[in-house]
Amino acid sequence: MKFFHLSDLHIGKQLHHYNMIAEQRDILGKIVALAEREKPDAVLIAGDVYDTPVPSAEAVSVFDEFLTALNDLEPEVTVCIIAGNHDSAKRIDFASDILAKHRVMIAGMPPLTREETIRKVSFFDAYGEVCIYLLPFVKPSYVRNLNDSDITTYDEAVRLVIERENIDTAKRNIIVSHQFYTAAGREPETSDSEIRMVGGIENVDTAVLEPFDYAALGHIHRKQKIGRVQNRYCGTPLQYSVSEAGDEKTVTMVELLEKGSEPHITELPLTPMRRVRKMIGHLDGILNAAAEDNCHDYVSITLTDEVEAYQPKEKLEQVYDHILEIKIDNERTRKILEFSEEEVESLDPYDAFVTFFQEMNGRAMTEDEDNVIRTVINGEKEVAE
Ligand SMILES: [Mn+2]
Repeated sequence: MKFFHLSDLHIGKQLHHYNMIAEQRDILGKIVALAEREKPDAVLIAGDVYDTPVPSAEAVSVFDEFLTALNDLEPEVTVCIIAGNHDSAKRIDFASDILAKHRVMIAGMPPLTREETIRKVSFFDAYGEVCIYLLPFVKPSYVRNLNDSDITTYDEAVRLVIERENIDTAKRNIIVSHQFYTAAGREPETSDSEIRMVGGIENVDTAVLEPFDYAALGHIHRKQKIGRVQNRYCGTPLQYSVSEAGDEKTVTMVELLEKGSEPHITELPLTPMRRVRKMIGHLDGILNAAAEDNCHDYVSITLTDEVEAYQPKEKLEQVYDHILEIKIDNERTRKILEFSEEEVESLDPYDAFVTFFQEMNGRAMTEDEDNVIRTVINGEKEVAE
């Protein structure tokens, strides 16, 4: 079987203050055109369909158009969708029984009770059955009622949900999942457009993906494999942060042949309406570099002139119509930066808290409060020592 693997559409997302809905409608149209050409059996969408749990009417209608266009294709395409951490499970699930009749399979929530299992979709080709497991974003709190043990980590939660499926590894199996996967501690390469949790608590080890012949992953916005080639993040269809300037975005196309053979992975390039670009240099040079193929792009500009120009923003806006930010990097700004770093380092935790408390509450601490914070800080010091 042949399928497209997509994720992290983030429909409705804004880049700095720019609304990207036109770019999103355009890129989804290009994905439909690729589907028309390549004729995949299925399109898998590994979470973060929308950028927010309550998407705008405009965002919903862009996704609706995309599903309708895929549904109109000949031969028939099955669309499999899971909820990501940005989606509302309930909203994504809306009308899912009716949509299933039109070969749009949606999983908003992982199994919540002992009776429930992961939603599964079957395909048949010349080599037999392919089972696609649709596992939406899992949090430890979601799976609390699945057994008696106390699940506290993301790794345990995902492991529990997968292990209770009794997956038949004689068949070919695919999982669609939206988590922060790490391969024996090695993290995927991230960008600035993902929301990360502090302290690595969301990590799930790729060992749980072993029963699957392909893992169609979402959550990380840069395309890459994690661990073995069968575990793949396909990345976003558009650049969603300045840190993704220069990243090429693609549709991952996968062909699965007989059991045991490696999946055949092809990256189909996507050309956006506007690219994200970083431009660094003197104001004159950046103004002169404006050309038909970059003046409508999203640009992050860093000016390095030592003698700062008068009203650079106004001048730049005359030639670039989608400026994300203008930064200045010269002797003066580097000095300010160094100075503020020294300031931060020189405050000890107690003084830092006193300043913070005063700023937040508009008053000094009482003696009792002061004692509490001293105890906490001293306790921490003992632990550290
Ligand atoms: Mn995402």
